[in-house]
Amino acid sequence: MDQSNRYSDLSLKEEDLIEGGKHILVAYKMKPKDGYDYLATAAHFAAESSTGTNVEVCTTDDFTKGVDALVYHIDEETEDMRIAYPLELFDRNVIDGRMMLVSFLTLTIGNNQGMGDVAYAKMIDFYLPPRAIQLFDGPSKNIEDMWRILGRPVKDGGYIAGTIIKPKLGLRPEPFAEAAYQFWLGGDFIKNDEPQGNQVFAPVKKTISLVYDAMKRAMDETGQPKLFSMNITADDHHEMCARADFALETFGPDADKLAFLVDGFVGGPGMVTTARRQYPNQFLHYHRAGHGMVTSPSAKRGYTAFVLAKMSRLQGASGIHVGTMGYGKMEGDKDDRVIAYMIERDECQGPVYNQKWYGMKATTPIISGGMNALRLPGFFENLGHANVINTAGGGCYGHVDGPAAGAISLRQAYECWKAGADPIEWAKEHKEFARAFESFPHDADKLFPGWREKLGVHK
Ligand code: RUB
Repeated sequence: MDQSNRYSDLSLKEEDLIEGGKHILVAYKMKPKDGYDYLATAAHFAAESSTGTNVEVCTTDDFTKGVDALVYHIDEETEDMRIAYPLELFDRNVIDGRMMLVSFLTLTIGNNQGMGDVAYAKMIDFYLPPRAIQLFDGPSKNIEDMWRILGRPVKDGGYIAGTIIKPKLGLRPEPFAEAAYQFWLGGDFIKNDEPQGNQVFAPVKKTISLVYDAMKRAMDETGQPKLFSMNITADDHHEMCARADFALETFGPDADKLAFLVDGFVGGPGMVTTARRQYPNQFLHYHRAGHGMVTSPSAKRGYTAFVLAKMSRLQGASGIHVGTMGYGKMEGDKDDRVIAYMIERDECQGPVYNQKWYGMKATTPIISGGMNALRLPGFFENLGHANVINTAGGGCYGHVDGPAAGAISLRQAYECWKAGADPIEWAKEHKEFARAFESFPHDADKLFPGWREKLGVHK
Protein backbone atom coordinates (compact mmCIF):
# COMPACT_ATOMS: atom_id res chain seq x y z
CA MET A 1 0.00 0.00 0.00
CA ASP A 2 1.47 3.38 -1.00
CA GLN A 3 1.04 5.70 1.99
CA SER A 4 3.02 8.61 0.56
CA ASN A 5 -0.10 10.81 0.43
CA ARG A 6 -0.35 10.66 4.18
CA TYR A 7 3.22 10.14 5.45
CA SER A 8 5.21 12.41 3.17
CA ASP A 9 5.14 16.09 2.35
CA LEU A 10 8.08 17.04 0.20
CA SER A 11 6.94 20.67 0.14
CA LEU A 12 7.93 21.07 3.79
CA LYS A 13 11.11 23.10 4.15
CA GLU A 14 13.76 22.08 6.67
CA GLU A 15 14.37 25.66 7.78
CA ASP A 16 10.64 26.12 8.49
CA LEU A 17 10.51 22.90 10.51
CA ILE A 18 13.50 24.07 12.54
CA GLU A 19 12.04 27.56 12.95
CA GLY A 20 8.72 26.03 14.11
CA GLY A 21 10.49 24.06 16.88
CA LYS A 22 7.78 21.39 17.03
CA HIS A 23 9.60 18.47 15.43
CA ILE A 24 12.60 16.25 15.95
CA LEU A 25 14.25 15.81 12.56
CA VAL A 26 16.11 12.64 11.65
CA ALA A 27 18.32 11.97 8.63
CA TYR A 28 18.94 8.43 7.41
CA LYS A 29 20.74 6.68 4.60
CA MET A 30 17.91 4.46 3.40
CA LYS A 31 17.69 2.04 0.49
CA PRO A 32 14.53 0.13 -0.39
CA LYS A 33 14.70 -3.51 -1.39
CA ASP A 34 14.76 -4.16 -5.15
CA GLY A 35 11.43 -3.52 -6.78
CA TYR A 36 10.14 -1.07 -4.15
CA ASP A 37 9.49 2.58 -4.91
CA TYR A 38 11.69 4.99 -2.91
CA LEU A 39 9.02 7.43 -1.73
CA ALA A 40 6.47 4.72 -0.94
CA THR A 41 9.07 2.86 1.13
CA ALA A 42 10.09 6.06 2.90
CA ALA A 43 6.44 6.78 3.69
CA HIS A 44 5.92 3.26 5.00
CA PHE A 45 9.07 3.79 7.11
CA ALA A 46 7.62 7.02 8.57
CA ALA A 47 4.27 5.32 9.19
CA GLU A 48 5.83 2.39 11.01
CA SER A 49 7.94 4.83 13.01
CA SER A 50 4.97 6.88 14.18
CA THR A 51 1.22 6.38 13.88
CA GLY A 52 0.83 3.79 11.17
CA THR A 53 1.33 0.26 9.98
CA ASN A 54 1.21 -1.43 6.61
CA VAL A 55 -2.60 -1.12 6.27
CA GLU A 56 -5.21 1.55 7.13
CA VAL A 57 -6.74 0.98 10.55
CA CYS A 58 -10.30 2.00 11.39
CA THR A 59 -9.33 3.50 14.76
CA THR A 60 -7.34 6.36 13.20
CA ASP A 61 -8.97 9.76 13.74
CA ASP A 62 -8.09 13.33 12.81
CA PHE A 63 -6.00 13.85 15.93
CA THR A 64 -3.92 10.78 15.07
CA LYS A 65 -3.15 12.22 11.65
CA GLY A 66 -1.90 15.40 13.31
CA VAL A 67 0.98 13.50 14.90
CA ASP A 68 2.10 11.54 11.84
CA ALA A 69 5.81 11.49 11.14
CA LEU A 70 6.39 12.98 7.70
CA VAL A 71 9.06 12.32 5.12
CA TYR A 72 10.09 15.83 4.06
CA HIS A 73 13.13 15.17 1.91
CA ILE A 74 14.40 12.32 -0.23
CA ASP A 75 17.28 11.89 -2.63
CA GLU A 76 17.29 8.43 -4.10
CA GLU A 77 20.74 8.91 -5.61
CA THR A 78 22.46 9.62 -2.27
CA GLU A 79 20.01 7.48 -0.25
CA ASP A 80 19.24 10.59 1.80
CA MET A 81 15.88 10.35 3.59
CA ARG A 82 14.77 12.83 6.22
CA ILE A 83 11.77 12.54 8.50
CA ALA A 84 10.09 15.07 10.79
CA TYR A 85 8.71 13.56 14.00
CA PRO A 86 6.20 15.69 15.94
CA LEU A 87 7.39 16.19 19.53
CA GLU A 88 4.07 14.88 20.88
CA LEU A 89 4.96 11.39 19.63
CA PHE A 90 7.64 10.95 22.24
CA ASP A 91 6.89 9.35 25.58
CA ARG A 92 7.25 11.55 28.67
CA ASN A 93 7.99 10.51 32.25
CA VAL A 94 5.11 10.20 34.70
CA ILE A 95 7.41 11.27 37.52
CA ASP A 96 8.70 14.52 36.10
CA GLY A 97 7.41 15.07 32.57
CA ARG A 98 10.87 14.71 31.04
CA MET A 99 11.74 12.98 27.77
CA MET A 100 13.51 9.63 27.64
CA LEU A 101 15.99 8.26 25.17
CA VAL A 102 14.37 4.83 24.86
CA SER A 103 11.29 6.44 23.35
CA PHE A 104 13.42 8.38 20.86
CA LEU A 105 15.14 5.13 19.86
CA THR A 106 12.01 2.98 19.76
CA LEU A 107 10.38 5.35 17.32
CA THR A 108 13.24 6.55 15.18
CA ILE A 109 15.30 3.37 14.97
CA GLY A 110 12.84 0.70 16.13
CA ASN A 111 10.64 -1.48 13.93
CA ASN A 112 11.90 0.34 10.86
CA GLN A 113 15.13 -1.65 11.21
CA GLY A 114 13.46 -4.89 10.22
CA MET A 115 10.95 -3.93 7.57
CA GLY A 116 10.47 -6.24 4.57
CA ASP A 117 10.60 -3.45 2.00
CA VAL A 118 13.72 -1.75 3.40
CA ALA A 119 17.14 -3.07 2.32
CA TYR A 120 18.79 -0.96 5.00
CA ALA A 121 18.51 2.32 6.87
CA LYS A 122 21.08 3.97 9.11
CA MET A 123 20.58 7.11 11.18
CA ILE A 124 23.34 9.57 10.39
CA ASP A 125 22.13 12.69 12.22
CA PHE A 126 19.22 14.15 14.17
CA TYR A 127 18.12 17.59 15.22
CA LEU A 128 16.44 18.50 18.50
CA PRO A 129 14.40 21.68 18.89
CA PRO A 130 14.98 23.85 22.00
CA ARG A 131 12.02 22.31 23.86
CA ALA A 132 13.47 18.80 23.55
CA ILE A 133 16.87 19.99 24.75
CA GLN A 134 15.11 21.40 27.82
CA LEU A 135 13.47 18.04 28.51
CA PHE A 136 16.56 15.82 28.62
CA ASP A 137 18.72 15.57 31.76
CA GLY A 138 22.06 16.42 30.15
CA PRO A 139 25.32 16.00 32.09
CA SER A 140 25.65 17.13 35.69
CA LYS A 141 29.44 16.80 35.81
CA ASN A 142 32.19 16.83 33.21
CA ILE A 143 35.90 17.44 32.67
CA GLU A 144 35.62 20.87 34.32
CA ASP A 145 34.87 19.18 37.63
CA MET A 146 37.89 16.94 37.17
CA TRP A 147 40.10 19.93 36.38
CA ARG A 148 38.85 21.59 39.55
CA ILE A 149 39.74 18.49 41.60
CA LEU A 150 43.16 18.37 39.93
CA GLY A 151 43.73 22.01 40.86
CA ARG A 152 43.73 23.22 37.27
CA PRO A 153 41.84 26.08 35.59
CA VAL A 154 38.23 25.05 34.93
CA LYS A 155 38.43 26.37 31.38
CA ASP A 156 40.99 24.86 29.03
CA GLY A 157 42.43 22.84 31.90
CA GLY A 158 44.10 20.55 29.38
CA TYR A 159 44.95 16.94 28.94
CA ILE A 160 44.04 14.32 31.55
CA ALA A 161 46.47 11.39 31.33
CA GLY A 162 44.74 8.14 32.05
CA THR A 163 45.01 4.42 31.77
CA ILE A 164 42.95 1.27 31.84
CA ILE A 165 44.07 -1.40 34.26
CA LYS A 166 45.56 -4.17 32.14
CA PRO A 167 45.48 -7.12 31.75
CA LYS A 168 41.80 -6.77 30.97
CA LEU A 169 40.99 -9.68 33.27
CA GLY A 170 43.02 -12.01 35.42
CA LEU A 171 44.49 -9.78 38.13
CA ARG A 172 43.71 -10.58 41.74
CA PRO A 173 42.99 -7.67 44.11
CA GLU A 174 46.58 -7.05 45.31
CA PRO A 175 48.28 -6.95 41.90
CA PHE A 176 45.33 -4.96 40.57
CA ALA A 177 45.79 -2.29 43.23
CA GLU A 178 49.54 -2.35 42.71
CA ALA A 179 49.04 -1.74 38.98
CA ALA A 180 46.85 1.26 39.88
CA TYR A 181 49.41 2.59 42.37
CA GLN A 182 52.23 2.35 39.85
CA PHE A 183 50.32 4.31 37.22
CA TRP A 184 49.19 6.99 39.67
CA LEU A 185 52.80 7.77 40.48
CA GLY A 186 52.89 9.39 37.03
CA GLY A 187 49.33 9.87 35.79
CA ASP A 188 45.95 11.34 36.76
CA PHE A 189 43.09 8.99 35.91
CA ILE A 190 42.46 5.25 35.93
CA LYS A 191 39.47 3.39 34.65
CA ASN A 192 38.41 -0.18 35.10
CA ASP A 193 38.51 -2.04 31.84
CA GLU A 194 34.88 -2.60 30.92
CA PRO A 195 34.62 -6.31 31.79
CA GLN A 196 36.19 -5.85 35.24
CA GLY A 197 33.56 -6.17 37.96
CA ASN A 198 33.06 -8.70 40.71
CA GLN A 199 34.87 -11.75 39.32
CA VAL A 200 35.43 -14.49 41.89
CA PHE A 201 39.20 -14.02 41.74
CA ALA A 202 38.86 -10.26 42.31
CA PRO A 203 35.82 -9.54 44.51
CA VAL A 204 34.80 -5.93 44.07
CA LYS A 205 34.66 -5.13 47.77
CA LYS A 206 38.22 -6.26 48.36
CA THR A 207 39.55 -4.77 45.14
CA ILE A 208 37.94 -1.35 45.59
CA SER A 209 39.18 -1.10 49.17
CA LEU A 210 42.73 -1.81 47.99
CA VAL A 211 42.37 0.60 45.06
CA TYR A 212 41.41 3.40 47.43
CA ASP A 213 44.36 2.53 49.63
CA ALA A 214 46.61 2.68 46.54
CA MET A 215 45.11 6.04 45.58
CA LYS A 216 45.79 7.47 49.02
CA ARG A 217 49.38 6.24 48.97
CA ALA A 218 49.93 7.68 45.48
CA MET A 219 48.39 11.02 46.53
CA ASP A 220 50.65 11.13 49.59
CA GLU A 221 53.70 10.29 47.55
CA THR A 222 53.07 12.70 44.66
CA GLY A 223 51.17 15.43 46.50
CA GLN A 224 48.64 15.35 43.64
CA PRO A 225 44.96 14.40 43.54
CA LYS A 226 44.11 11.21 41.59
CA LEU A 227 40.94 9.96 39.89
CA PHE A 228 39.38 6.51 39.55
CA SER A 229 36.55 5.47 37.24
CA MET A 230 34.89 2.36 38.62
CA ASN A 231 32.80 0.02 36.50
CA ILE A 232 29.36 -0.28 38.11
CA THR A 233 27.70 -2.00 35.13
CA ALA A 234 25.22 -4.74 36.05
CA ASP A 235 21.95 -6.08 34.66
CA ASP A 236 20.10 -5.31 37.86
CA HIS A 237 20.09 -1.65 38.80
CA HIS A 238 19.99 -2.60 42.49
CA GLU A 239 23.26 -4.45 41.91
CA MET A 240 24.69 -1.43 40.10
CA CYS A 241 23.73 0.86 42.98
CA ALA A 242 25.08 -1.63 45.55
CA ARG A 243 28.50 -1.43 43.88
CA ALA A 244 28.36 2.35 43.58
CA ASP A 245 27.19 2.87 47.17
CA PHE A 246 29.89 0.58 48.48
CA ALA A 247 32.56 2.52 46.57
CA LEU A 248 31.25 5.91 47.72
CA GLU A 249 31.41 4.75 51.29
CA THR A 250 34.86 3.25 50.83
CA PHE A 251 36.30 6.38 49.22
CA GLY A 252 34.72 8.44 51.99
CA PRO A 253 36.29 11.89 52.02
CA ASP A 254 37.77 11.28 48.55
CA ALA A 255 34.48 10.20 46.96
CA ASP A 256 34.64 13.25 44.68
CA LYS A 257 37.60 11.53 42.98
CA LEU A 258 35.44 8.54 42.06
CA ALA A 259 33.74 8.34 38.65
CA PHE A 260 31.23 5.66 37.68
CA LEU A 261 31.64 3.78 34.44
CA VAL A 262 28.70 2.12 32.74
CA ASP A 263 28.76 0.01 29.61
CA GLY A 264 26.08 2.23 28.14
CA PHE A 265 25.70 0.60 24.75
CA VAL A 266 25.21 -2.98 25.91
CA GLY A 267 23.47 -1.81 29.09
CA GLY A 268 21.18 0.61 27.31
CA PRO A 269 19.70 4.01 28.12
CA GLY A 270 18.03 2.78 31.33
CA MET A 271 21.42 1.99 32.78
CA VAL A 272 22.87 5.36 31.80
CA THR A 273 19.92 7.33 33.15
CA THR A 274 19.81 5.33 36.39
CA ALA A 275 23.46 6.18 36.99
CA ARG A 276 22.93 9.82 35.95
CA ARG A 277 19.96 10.29 38.29
CA GLN A 278 21.17 8.22 41.24
CA TYR A 279 24.64 9.74 41.34
CA PRO A 280 24.48 13.30 39.98
CA ASN A 281 27.56 14.25 41.98
CA GLN A 282 29.80 11.71 40.28
CA PHE A 283 31.40 11.89 36.83
CA LEU A 284 29.43 9.45 34.64
CA HIS A 285 31.78 7.61 32.30
CA TYR A 286 29.97 6.14 29.27
CA HIS A 287 31.89 3.20 27.85
CA ARG A 288 30.50 2.16 24.49
CA ALA A 289 31.89 -1.39 24.02
CA GLY A 290 29.82 -3.23 21.42
CA HIS A 291 28.79 -0.13 19.53
CA GLY A 292 30.70 -1.24 16.43
CA MET A 293 27.90 -3.70 15.65
CA VAL A 294 25.75 -0.78 14.55
CA THR A 295 28.09 2.21 14.22
CA SER A 296 30.79 0.65 12.05
CA PRO A 297 30.88 2.21 8.57
CA SER A 298 30.52 -1.38 7.32
CA ALA A 299 27.13 -1.64 9.06
CA LYS A 300 24.38 -0.17 6.94
CA ARG A 301 21.83 -0.32 9.72
CA GLY A 302 21.59 1.23 13.14
CA TYR A 303 23.23 4.59 13.73
CA THR A 304 26.64 6.14 13.55
CA ALA A 305 29.20 6.76 16.31
CA PHE A 306 28.35 10.45 15.90
CA VAL A 307 24.67 9.76 16.69
CA LEU A 308 25.64 7.61 19.68
CA ALA A 309 27.78 10.38 21.14
CA LYS A 310 25.12 13.02 20.56
CA MET A 311 22.55 10.86 22.33
CA SER A 312 24.91 10.37 25.26
CA ARG A 313 25.01 14.11 25.90
CA LEU A 314 21.22 14.20 26.08
CA GLN A 315 21.21 11.33 28.55
CA GLY A 316 23.73 13.07 30.76
CA ALA A 317 26.99 11.23 30.20
CA SER A 318 29.85 13.25 31.71
CA GLY A 319 32.19 11.71 29.20
CA ILE A 320 31.95 9.19 26.36
CA HIS A 321 34.50 7.38 24.28
CA VAL A 322 34.71 8.98 20.86
CA GLY A 323 37.37 6.76 19.30
CA THR A 324 40.86 7.75 18.29
CA MET A 325 40.17 9.31 14.87
CA GLY A 326 42.47 6.96 13.02
CA TYR A 327 45.39 7.39 15.47
CA GLY A 328 44.70 4.30 17.62
CA LYS A 329 43.67 0.67 17.20
CA MET A 330 39.93 1.08 16.71
CA GLU A 331 37.99 1.98 13.57
CA GLY A 332 37.74 5.68 12.79
CA ASP A 333 39.23 8.49 10.75
CA LYS A 334 40.38 12.09 11.01
CA ASP A 335 36.96 13.54 10.29
CA ASP A 336 35.54 11.92 13.43
CA ARG A 337 36.58 15.20 15.05
CA VAL A 338 32.98 16.29 14.62
CA ILE A 339 31.92 13.62 17.15
CA ALA A 340 34.00 15.40 19.80
CA TYR A 341 32.93 18.87 18.67
CA MET A 342 29.22 18.01 18.82
CA ILE A 343 29.39 16.92 22.46
CA GLU A 344 31.71 19.63 23.74
CA ARG A 345 30.44 22.79 22.01
CA ASP A 346 27.31 24.83 22.56
CA GLU A 347 26.59 24.86 18.83
CA CYS A 348 27.93 22.53 16.19
CA GLN A 349 27.32 21.63 12.56
CA GLY A 350 26.80 17.86 12.27
CA PRO A 351 26.80 15.87 9.03
CA VAL A 352 23.30 17.17 8.26
CA TYR A 353 21.97 19.47 10.98
CA ASN A 354 23.26 22.43 12.93
CA GLN A 355 22.55 21.81 16.61
CA LYS A 356 22.36 24.36 19.38
CA TRP A 357 22.58 23.08 22.97
CA TYR A 358 21.31 26.18 24.78
CA GLY A 359 23.83 25.90 27.60
CA MET A 360 23.44 22.17 28.25
CA LYS A 361 26.68 21.06 29.91
CA ALA A 362 29.26 19.52 27.62
CA THR A 363 30.11 15.83 27.51
CA THR A 364 33.84 15.20 27.62
CA PRO A 365 35.48 13.27 24.76
CA ILE A 366 37.37 10.23 26.06
CA ILE A 367 40.13 9.10 23.73
CA SER A 368 41.02 5.46 24.04
CA GLY A 369 42.04 2.36 22.13
CA GLY A 370 45.62 1.62 21.19
CA MET A 371 46.98 5.04 22.13
CA ASN A 372 50.48 5.76 23.38
CA ALA A 373 52.75 8.79 23.70
CA LEU A 374 53.98 8.55 20.12
CA ARG A 375 50.51 8.76 18.67
CA LEU A 376 49.32 11.68 20.79
CA PRO A 377 51.01 14.71 19.14
CA GLY A 378 49.42 13.89 15.77
CA PHE A 379 46.10 13.20 17.45
CA PHE A 380 46.03 16.61 19.19
CA GLU A 381 47.11 18.31 15.98
CA ASN A 382 44.15 16.79 14.16
CA LEU A 383 41.65 17.57 16.93
CA GLY A 384 42.96 21.09 17.47
CA HIS A 385 42.94 20.90 21.27
CA ALA A 386 43.76 18.56 24.15
CA ASN A 387 40.90 19.15 26.58
CA VAL A 388 40.18 15.44 26.73
CA ILE A 389 40.58 12.44 28.95
CA ASN A 390 42.85 9.89 27.35
CA THR A 391 43.16 6.34 28.59
CA ALA A 392 46.11 4.38 27.28
CA GLY A 393 46.21 0.81 28.59
CA GLY A 394 48.90 -0.82 26.44
CA GLY A 395 50.49 2.62 26.08
CA CYS A 396 51.27 2.67 29.81
CA TYR A 397 51.55 -0.94 30.91
CA GLY A 398 53.51 -1.64 27.71
CA HIS A 399 56.10 1.08 28.38
CA VAL A 400 59.53 -0.50 28.89
CA ASP A 401 60.04 1.38 32.15
CA GLY A 402 56.60 0.58 33.60
CA PRO A 403 53.29 2.36 34.00
CA ALA A 404 54.54 5.44 35.88
CA ALA A 405 56.99 6.15 33.08
CA GLY A 406 54.23 5.37 30.58
CA ALA A 407 52.00 7.95 32.26
CA ILE A 408 54.77 10.54 32.28
CA SER A 409 55.46 9.87 28.60
CA LEU A 410 51.82 10.69 27.81
CA ARG A 411 52.04 14.01 29.63
CA GLN A 412 55.31 14.79 27.86
CA ALA A 413 53.67 14.04 24.52
CA TYR A 414 50.94 16.56 25.37
CA GLU A 415 53.54 19.16 26.33
CA CYS A 416 55.40 18.47 23.10
CA TRP A 417 52.30 19.20 21.08
CA LYS A 418 51.49 22.28 23.19
CA ALA A 419 54.98 23.65 22.63
CA GLY A 420 54.71 22.97 18.89
CA ALA A 421 57.99 21.07 19.20
CA ASP A 422 59.43 18.40 16.94
CA PRO A 423 58.83 15.06 18.75
CA ILE A 424 62.32 13.75 18.02
CA GLU A 425 63.92 16.91 19.44
CA TRP A 426 61.53 16.73 22.41
CA ALA A 427 62.54 13.12 23.04
CA LYS A 428 66.17 14.18 23.37
CA GLU A 429 65.17 16.23 26.41
CA HIS A 430 62.44 14.00 27.86
CA LYS A 431 63.52 10.55 28.94
CA GLU A 432 60.13 8.84 29.36
CA PHE A 433 58.94 10.13 25.99
CA ALA A 434 62.19 8.93 24.41
CA ARG A 435 61.74 5.50 25.96
CA ALA A 436 58.27 5.31 24.41
CA PHE A 437 60.05 5.07 21.04
CA GLU A 438 61.82 1.94 22.26
CA SER A 439 58.62 0.63 23.85
CA PHE A 440 56.56 0.93 20.67
CA PRO A 441 59.13 0.52 17.88
CA HIS A 442 56.57 -0.36 15.19
CA ASP A 443 54.77 2.93 15.80
CA ALA A 444 58.08 4.77 16.00
CA ASP A 445 59.20 3.32 12.64
CA LYS A 446 55.94 4.31 11.03
CA LEU A 447 55.54 7.78 12.53
CA PHE A 448 59.17 8.87 12.88
CA PRO A 449 61.36 7.07 10.32
CA GLY A 450 65.05 7.34 11.17
CA TRP A 451 64.35 7.76 14.90
CA ARG A 452 66.99 5.22 15.94
CA GLU A 453 69.84 7.20 14.40
CA LYS A 454 68.46 10.52 15.59
CA LEU A 455 68.01 9.30 19.17
CA GLY A 456 71.15 7.15 19.19
CA VAL A 457 69.27 3.90 19.82
CA HIS A 458 71.09 0.91 18.35
CA LYS A 459 69.16 -2.08 19.68
C1 RUB B 1 41.69 0.32 25.43
C2 RUB B 1 40.50 -0.52 25.23
C3 RUB B 1 39.19 0.17 25.31
C4 RUB B 1 38.89 0.84 24.01
C5 RUB B 1 37.47 0.81 23.47
O1 RUB B 1 42.88 -0.42 25.69
O2 RUB B 1 40.55 -1.69 24.95
O3 RUB B 1 38.19 -0.56 25.83
O4 RUB B 1 39.20 2.14 24.35
O5 RUB B 1 37.36 1.59 22.30
P1 RUB B 1 44.30 -0.01 25.05
P2 RUB B 1 36.66 3.04 22.22
O6 RUB B 1 44.62 1.40 25.48
O7 RUB B 1 45.29 -1.02 25.58
O8 RUB B 1 44.13 -0.10 23.57
O9 RUB B 1 37.38 3.94 23.17
O10 RUB B 1 36.88 3.45 20.79
O11 RUB B 1 35.22 2.88 22.54
